Amino acid sequence: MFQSLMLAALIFFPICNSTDTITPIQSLRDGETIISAGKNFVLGFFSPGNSKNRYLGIWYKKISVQKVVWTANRENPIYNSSGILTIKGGNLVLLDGGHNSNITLWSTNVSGSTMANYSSAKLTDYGNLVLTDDQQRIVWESFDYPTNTFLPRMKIGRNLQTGLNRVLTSWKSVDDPAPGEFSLGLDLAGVPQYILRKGSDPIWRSGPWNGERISGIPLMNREIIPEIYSYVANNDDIYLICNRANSSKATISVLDHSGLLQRQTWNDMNRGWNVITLAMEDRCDRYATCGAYASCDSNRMIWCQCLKGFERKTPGNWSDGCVRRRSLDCDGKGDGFLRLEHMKLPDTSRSREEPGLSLEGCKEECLKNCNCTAYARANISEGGSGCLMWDGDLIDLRTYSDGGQDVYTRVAASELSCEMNERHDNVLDDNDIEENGKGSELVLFNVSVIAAATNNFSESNLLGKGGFGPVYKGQLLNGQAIAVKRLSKTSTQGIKEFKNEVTLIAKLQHRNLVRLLGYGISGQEKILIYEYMRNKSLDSMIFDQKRSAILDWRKRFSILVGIARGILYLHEDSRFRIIHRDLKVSNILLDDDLDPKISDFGMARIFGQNQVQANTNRVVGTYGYMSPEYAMDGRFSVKSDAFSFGVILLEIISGKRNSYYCDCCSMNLIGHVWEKWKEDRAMEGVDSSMINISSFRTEVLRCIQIGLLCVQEKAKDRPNMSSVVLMLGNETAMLSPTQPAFCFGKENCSDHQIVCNSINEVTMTKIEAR
Ligand SMILES: *[C@@H]1O[C@H](CO)[C@@H](O)[C@H](O)[C@H]1NC(C)=O
Ligand SMILES: *[C@@H]1O[C@H](CO)[C@@H](O)[C@H](O)[C@H]1NC(C)=O
Ligand SMILES: *[C@@H]1O[C@H](CO)[C@@H](O)[C@H](O)[C@H]1NC(C)=O
Ligand SMILES: *[C@@H]1O[C@H](CO)[C@@H](O)[C@H](O)[C@H]1NC(C)=O
Ligand SMILES: *[C@@H]1O[C@H](CO)[C@@H](O)[C@H](O)[C@H]1NC(C)=O
Ligand SMILES: *[C@@H]1O[C@H](CO)[C@@H](O)[C@H](O)[C@H]1NC(C)=O
Ligand SMILES: *[C@@H]1O[C@H](CO)[C@@H](O)[C@H](O)[C@H]1NC(C)=O
Ligand SMILES: *[C@@H]1O[C@H](CO)[C@@H](O)[C@H](O)[C@H]1NC(C)=O
Ligand SMILES: *[C@@H]1O[C@H](CO)[C@@H](O)[C@H](O)[C@H]1NC(C)=O
Ligand SMILES: *[C@@H]1O[C@H](CO)[C@@H](O)[C@H](O)[C@H]1NC(C)=O
Ligand SMILES: *[C@@H]1O[C@H](CO)[C@@H](O)[C@H](O)[C@H]1NC(C)=O
Ligand SMILES: CC(=O)N[C@H]1CO[C@H](CO)[C@@H](O)[C@@H]1O
Repeated sequence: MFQSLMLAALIFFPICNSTDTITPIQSLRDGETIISAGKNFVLGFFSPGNSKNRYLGIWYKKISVQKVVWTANRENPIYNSSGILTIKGGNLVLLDGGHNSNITLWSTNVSGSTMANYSSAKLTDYGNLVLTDDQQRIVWESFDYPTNTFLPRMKIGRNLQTGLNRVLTSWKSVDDPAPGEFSLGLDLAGVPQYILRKGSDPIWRSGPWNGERISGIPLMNREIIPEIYSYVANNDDIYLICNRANSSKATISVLDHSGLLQRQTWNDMNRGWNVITLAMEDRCDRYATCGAYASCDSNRMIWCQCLKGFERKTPGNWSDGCVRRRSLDCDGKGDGFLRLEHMKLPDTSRSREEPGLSLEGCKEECLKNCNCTAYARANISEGGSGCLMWDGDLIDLRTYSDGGQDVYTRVAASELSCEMNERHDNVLDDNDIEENGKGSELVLFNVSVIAAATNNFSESNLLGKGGFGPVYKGQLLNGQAIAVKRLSKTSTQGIKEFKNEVTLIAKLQHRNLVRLLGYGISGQEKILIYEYMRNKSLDSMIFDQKRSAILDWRKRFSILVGIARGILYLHEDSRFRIIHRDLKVSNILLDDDLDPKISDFGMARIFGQNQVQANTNRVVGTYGYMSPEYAMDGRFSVKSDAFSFGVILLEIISGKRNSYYCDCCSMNLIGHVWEKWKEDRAMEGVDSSMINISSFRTEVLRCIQIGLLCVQEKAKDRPNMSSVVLMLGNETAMLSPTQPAFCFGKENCSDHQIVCNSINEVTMTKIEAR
């Protein structure tokens, strides 16, 4: 009896001094923290980046590198450690106690409660700071006032009853949490959509919820992102919420100070954040890049293209967009619709939703209204109904290589049958080159200076012979070491195009890419200048019996992650998509810390895209690393790069080259790894120079599995690089690999046909092996 009373007392009268709570008599001073019950989050004072200013904020408890997810006094820092957080008059207030009288720097500003003495604030395990009144009613919560971070369980959107607008705003810089230029919030004009603004200008648009995901974030729907997003829209509230499938892992979306919206997931293995860019991923994400009635495609050399039935309004300026070639008939039955596939829905601020209408009903409805320019399904889920109808110019369209939906655009009936007349712009406009030169510190070198720096391109300075010409080591007069790539003279590209491409490539900056410093042009001579990597390329270590022992498993794993991140950046994070096409171990350079840097990216562009594409017999790429579809048909894609990555991965783990696995045996490296994998003996193929490898067995096998997934024969089965990065981070479940394209390229073997799968009739003449 007594015991059960005790128990009841414990349940109903919990100990008041719990460390996750602030009360009117328990203030929080700088240096002290409160910690959520499950030890997920901390509330306390911090200094961001290199700043010495103090701010009140919330960060992860278990992550060793401090990650602040919310800040109170964003604009009013405290300059020393005299901050005090307390409860006064029912409000949480932050005081600067370093004066004779306390100065209020920040307050929750809710109207005072009569029983204010019994208010308390508690930090929850989701990172929400919740202020309750004497009746335990929630009067304020930090989730309603987000800063730059969208946490699971937080709502981004608007409460229509209270007017509360939950918006993300970037920090000013990594050192300053004050509101920066960028904000992301729900826009209620037309069919609601999220708009990312720089100041008041829209720079990106999410598009509406399409029943499955935000239409402008195709990544959201891929099975690789385990979060479950829901969109709630009722008369009271419209918001997006993320319910993380597994809350024990830290996953957030951050609007960073440069305006990128990124999903970040903590990776315990390499103690860093895995990053995937959700918005402003490439140039086509930028709002209305191509103007009205034009669509942006980042896979094409010329990103913008008029919709079918439309033509350029002002040649040379895409911001004016396109106009109809033939005017609409309007009243009669003279109009029809063209279906555009894989589209991001156009700006919905000039659209409305018709719930319940079928697609056919929508078409009829649209034809009846002369202002209606397009329609699309409102809910793309199986069995979903309703449609959206636009009644103004169609703005901010783009295509996705994976994802997107159908849009039906209204055109004059005569356009429906005259696709043959389609005119394609095939010259690069000056205007298509983004802010030429601005923002990069690309230097134009005098060729005589480069010649002097390399002893007139002497043999003794030669570092190697790459695909597009020899590479020399050089030294500038100021002592800086450089790598000089002298492009072979067969390039037909004009000087202007060359400059344009070099300028674009120089904008690609990532810690896992070699930095382009400058270039030189003189007559036929075209030269590229890169930062010099003292530790040379990965193949000089990994395939060298003595030096390979320097690379233990941890180092090899971090090299793999670095390479994968570098490729992902080229594919998805940079402002335009680059397919490398020639990834191989000798193109991975190592910096002083042996961190990997990818070189030779963008060469196809720099060298002259047309030349490479026009000549179908000439494929840029290297024997042993090329996917079958690229080697045979010249079809390159992010998936052909993924194939090359798979080969690199298996080479790094085995310490053996794919193409020269053994002299004239029946299989290459991929084949051997696959055979061992099937027999559950994959560890046997691992480089024996790595000490203590058995203790990393699980990780090693996981990596081999990723490698095998990448080298699968069918491109569509291979993961893209964002999946690879997630898989390396142990974040997602993995599929079982199917048979790889393993026999491809065994040219010297008499018996190679025994084990080849379908692609053994490769004609080697098609490949310019290097
Ligand atoms: C903090 O700075 C204020 C002025 O901003 C000063 O009055 C106070 O003495 C300082 N407190 C401490 C502890 O240094
Ligand atoms: C400032 O506020 C703190 C916390 O409420 C309190 O302890 C202190 O007495 C106040 N100081 C002055 C000068 O009012
Ligand atoms: C609280 O209200 C005051 C006066 O209306 C205002 O100046 C201040 O910015 C508000 N503080 C917050 C944190 O909203
Ligand atoms: C709150 O506390 C103050 C000081 O402790 C006291 O003067 C006041 O009467 C209390 N108010 C209520 C509503 O209990
Ligand atoms: C969540 O992840 C942890 C660690 O990865 C794992 O131990 C746990 O089983 C997972 N929980 C669920 C529900 O998947
Ligand atoms: C393109 O057109 C826009 C708007 O019509 C104008 O602001 C811009 O200056 C033009 N750009 C060029 C390069 O002519
Ligand atoms: C079409 O647009 C014009 C101009 O915006 C407007 O005056 C007219 O009412 C619209 N017609 C319909 C049927 O919505
Ligand atoms: C979309 O359609 C599916 C299937 O009918 C339905 O379950 C879902 O609730 C719809 N979503 C919205 C946002 O209407
Ligand atoms: C390049 O350098 C050489 C030698 O210093 C000089 O003669 C020549 O004028 C320079 N060329 C240019 C374009 O500056
Ligand atoms: C480089 O070549 C030029 C002319 O071909 C010659 O004058 C010069 O001496 C050479 N310099 C070196 C370092 O060999
Ligand atoms: C990877 O995840 C699996 C299952 O979630 C877990 O058992 C394993 O320990 C994890 N490995 C690492 C290195 O975190
Ligand atoms: C393994 C190896 O060669 N490491 C070298 C990388 O480069 C730095 C700087 O030159 C050298 O100090 C390392 O020895």
